[in-house]
Amino acid sequence: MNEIQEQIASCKDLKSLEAIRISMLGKKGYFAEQFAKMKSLPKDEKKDFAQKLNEEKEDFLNLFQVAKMKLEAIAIAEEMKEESVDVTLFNSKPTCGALHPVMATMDKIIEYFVSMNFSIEEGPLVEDDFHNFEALNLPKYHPARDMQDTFYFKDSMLLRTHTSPVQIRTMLNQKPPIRIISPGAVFRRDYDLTHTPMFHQVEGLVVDKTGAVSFANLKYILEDFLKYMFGDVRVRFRPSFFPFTEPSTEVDISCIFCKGSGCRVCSHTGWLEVLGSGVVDPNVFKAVELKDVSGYAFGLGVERFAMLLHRIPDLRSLFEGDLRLLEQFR
Ligand code: 2NM
Repeated sequence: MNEIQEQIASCKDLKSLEAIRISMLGKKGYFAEQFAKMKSLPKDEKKDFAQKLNEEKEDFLNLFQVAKMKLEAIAIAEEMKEESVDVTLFNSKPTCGALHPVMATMDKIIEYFVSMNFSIEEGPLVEDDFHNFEALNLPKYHPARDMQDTFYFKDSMLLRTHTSPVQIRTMLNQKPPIRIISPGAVFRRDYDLTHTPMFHQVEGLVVDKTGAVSFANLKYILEDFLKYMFGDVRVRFRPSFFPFTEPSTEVDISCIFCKGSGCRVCSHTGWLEVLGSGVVDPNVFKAVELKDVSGYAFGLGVERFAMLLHRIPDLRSLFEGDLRLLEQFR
C-alpha cells in the first residue's frame, strides 16, 4: 500500500491517475485478483482476508479521491490561466450614448403640443384596412391603397402607412372634446434618396362640438408651433388635397437656409414644405359615427423636421447607425 501511496503522490496529471485506478480497481486489477485468491483459502481465513482487503480498498479510494481533487484543481487553474483576458490591453475611452436626432426632434415636437394641452395617443403598427384606409375616406381602389405603396400581410392586415388610424381609434373610443397627437413609426414601400420604408410621423387631431373648432384655430396653433420649432420664420398656407380633410392645406415656412431669397435646398422658391393639415372631412366623422362635431387635423414627418433643424443633408445618415452621426448630438 505504501508503494501505491507513493505512486499516487507522484502522479502529475489526471490521465496517469486514471491508469492507477484501473490497475487497482479494474476487472483485471489488483483488488479483483486478490478477491479471486480468496476462493482458494480455507474457510476460517476468508473472513479476515476479506476484511483486510476491504480496508485496503477503502484506503486506496480515499487516497485516490484526494489526489483526483488536487489534480482537477490544478487543471482548472491552468485552463483559467490560458483563457484569461487582459482587460487592460485596449485602452480606448468609453464613449457616451446620445439621443438619436429623430427622437430628439420628436421630443421637441411632443413638448410643444403637450404644453398646448394635447395628450399623446399610440396605436398598433399592424393595422387593418378599416382603420388605416376606409375610415379615412380612402375608398377601395384609391391609389394610396396600392400594393406598390403599402406593406400588406394576409387577411388585408397591413403596416400602417400613417398614424391617422390612431386618430380613428381615439374617435371610436373617446367622446369629444378630443385633443390629441399621435407620434410613431409608419411604413411605406418607398426607398430612394428622399424616402425610407420606415419613418416617423406626428399627427394631431382636435374635435369638439360643431362650431367650437375652426380653420382659424388650426392656423393659429400651426403658426405658433412652427415658430417654436424654427424660430423667426414666415408661415404660408397653400390649398391642397387630402381625402380625410376638406378644405386641406399644405404649410410652408420661409427657407431657414436662405431666409427666403432662394437657394438649392428650397429649389429657389424661398419656401420649405413642412406640414399637411385641414378641416376633418365629414366622411371621416360618418365612419366613426360622430354627429354634430367639427375638427381639424395635421400631420408631419419627423425625419424631415430633424434634417431641417440639424442641417442633415442626407436622409440615409439617419438610418445607418453610424456612431459618428450620434457623436455630433451628445
Ligand atoms: C395629415 C394631413 C391632414 C389627418 C386627418 C386625420 C383624421 F383622422 F382626423 F382624419 N388624422 N390625420 C391629417 C390631415 C394628416 O398628414 C399629412
